[in-house]
Parts: sequence; structure tokens; C-alpha cells
Amino acid sequence: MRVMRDRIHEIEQQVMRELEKRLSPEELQELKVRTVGKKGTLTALYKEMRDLRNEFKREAGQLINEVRESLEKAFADREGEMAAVLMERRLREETLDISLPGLPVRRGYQHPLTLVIDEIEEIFLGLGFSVAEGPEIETDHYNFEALNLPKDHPARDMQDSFFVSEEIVLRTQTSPVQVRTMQKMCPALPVKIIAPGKVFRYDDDATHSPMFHQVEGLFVDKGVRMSDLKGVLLLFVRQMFGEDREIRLRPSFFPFTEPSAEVDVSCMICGGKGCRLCKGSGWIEILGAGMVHPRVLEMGGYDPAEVTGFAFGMGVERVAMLKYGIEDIRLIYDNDVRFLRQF
Ligand code: 2U9
Repeated sequence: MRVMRDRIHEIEQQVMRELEKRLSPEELQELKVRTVGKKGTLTALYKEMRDLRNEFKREAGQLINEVRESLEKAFADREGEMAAVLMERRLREETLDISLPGLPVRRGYQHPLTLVIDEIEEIFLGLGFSVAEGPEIETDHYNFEALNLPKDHPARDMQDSFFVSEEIVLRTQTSPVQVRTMQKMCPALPVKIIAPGKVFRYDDDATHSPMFHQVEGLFVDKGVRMSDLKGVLLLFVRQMFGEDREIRLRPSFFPFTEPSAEVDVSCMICGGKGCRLCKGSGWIEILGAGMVHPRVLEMGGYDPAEVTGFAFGMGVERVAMLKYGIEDIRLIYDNDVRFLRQF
């Protein structure tokens, strides 16, 4: 038994001495396997217990267990210390140098058309209008028929509109949205909406594009009058172009309104004295408008004997060009950043 006891302590002391040294993680693992592992030297002593006399077996077993436990704890402590040292080294070596200046991120800008559409919507929302939207590809019925554009109207000519087929056309104005909205809402009152969106016409020069944007408005209720139209448009023009602007209405003709008017605003450059922009007249045409034609009200489902309505329309590009002094409509679509970053 003495020999056994000495061998157990011998292994213990040897391990403790080794652990004093600066072992690498691999060496530590290797030492652990070599001693307390399944085939380790200490583990091997369990087998040798068989050769001891019965009265010593218990004592030897206990001693091996104790030493084994204490060695396992020593290994665990050493492993813990090692992991802490490694972690500290990683934290030290893997730090980022956050003092390096960052790469500049180029700022985006809102497109002038988006700015103008948002501003128009804001103004009309403030006057109690809602925003309505609808398809850009329309039927002949909604784009022409429902708006009282007779079969022989020049707007229906292939020269002026983009036809997809005999019955299907790219909308030439946003008015079909408003007919559809009337049909959906009828018989509810009032119908008080604006319809912003893309429209398509066979046109292309410095002031016309085959695709452009419109905002149209529609107000249908009992007792809506032309003076309501003038009041709403005056409020709009003053918020959009300045509080000292005036408007004037000139008689005109549209198939979908009767009576109809073209609406001028006093020149935002010269204030009415006459300049290059207004070609000396002091006035700039900005809107078309009128009282909704009785046949169009009927197409929307309403009885023209019961209700009346006014409508108006404007080209967003034209408003943007006047507001920001843009001279060529093509600049609006080129997306040249030198142009866009001015807004
Ligand atoms: C419904 C009934 C009537 C909308 C209107 C105009 C007059 C008008 C032009 C302005 C410049 C088109 O972009 S532009 O070329 N628009 O002059 N638009 S009244 O009238 C409607 C709309 C919907 C149901």
C-alpha cells in the first residue's frame, strides 16, 4: 500500500510542478490526457488496485479519487486563466481604430417635380380635398367618352394620343380618376378630390414632353358655384407663388366643363408690370378650370339637377418651371445631378 500511496502522490506532485510552468494550451491539454485521461497514468492505478490486499483497496480507491478531483480542479483553474489571458489579448489586438475619418456619404435631393406635387397636395389637403389615384392605362370610355369628348374631337386623333389598341389608351389627363371616384362614391357628397399623376400626349419640344404630370381637382356638392372655384384657386395660387399674387379668369372651352376658363396668375417676376417671362402682359397662364359639364356629372352617377361641381387642371412641370425658373422642360427629366442638387 505504501508503494501505491507514493505513486499516487508522485503523479500529483509531478502534475503540480508541470502546471507551474508556462504551458501552451496544447501542452496543458496533453498533460491532462496523459494523467487524468481515460488512459492516463492516474487512471491506470485503478486497475492496479486489484493486486492490493482487500483491506487497502478502499483506502487506495479513495486516495486516487481525491487526487483525481484535486488535479481536475487544478486543470480547470489553469484552463480558465488561459482563456482569460487569450481573451484579453484578442481584445487588445483586435480593436478598431475608430479615429479614421469616415467616407463622405453623398446626400440625396428631392426631385423638383416631387417637391411641387407634395406642395400642391399639402395646399389642397389644407382646403379639405383628398388625394385620389387611378390607372395610367385607360379605356377609351373613361379617358374620352365619360369626359364628353365626342368621337370627332381632335384629342382623340392618333396624332395626339398614344393608343395601345382601339379601345385602350395611355390617359391624356388624370380626369378618368375623378370619374371613377365619383362612380365609387355616388351618391355620397361632397366629392372633393385632387388627382395627381402621369399623363401622356403626342408632344415633344422645349416646353412639351410625351409624358408629363398633372394635378386635377374636382369638387361636387349641392350648390357649388363658380365663385367657389375662384376662391379656391386664389388661395392655392397665393400659397404656391406668394401672398401678393392675383388671378384672372378668361373664357375658354373644354368639352368636360361649361362654362370654362383659363386662369392666369399675375407675373411672379415683375408682379404685373410686364417682363420677359410674361412677355410684357403681366399675366401668366397656369390653370384650366370650369363648372363640370352636366353630362360628365351624369357619367359619374350624379344628377345634374341636384348637384353642381367645379374642376380644374394644371401641368406640374409648368408650375415647377415657373416656380424655379427652369427654361427647358428636358432638364426636369435628364437627372443631371448638377441640376438636381439645386433643389
Ligand atoms: C372631371 C371633370 C372635369 C379638369 C380640367 C382643365 C380644365 C385644364 C389643362 C391644364 C394644363 C391640362 O396639363 S394641362 O395641359 N387642364 O385646362 N382640366 S378643367 O376637368 C375635369 C376633370 C374631371 C370629372
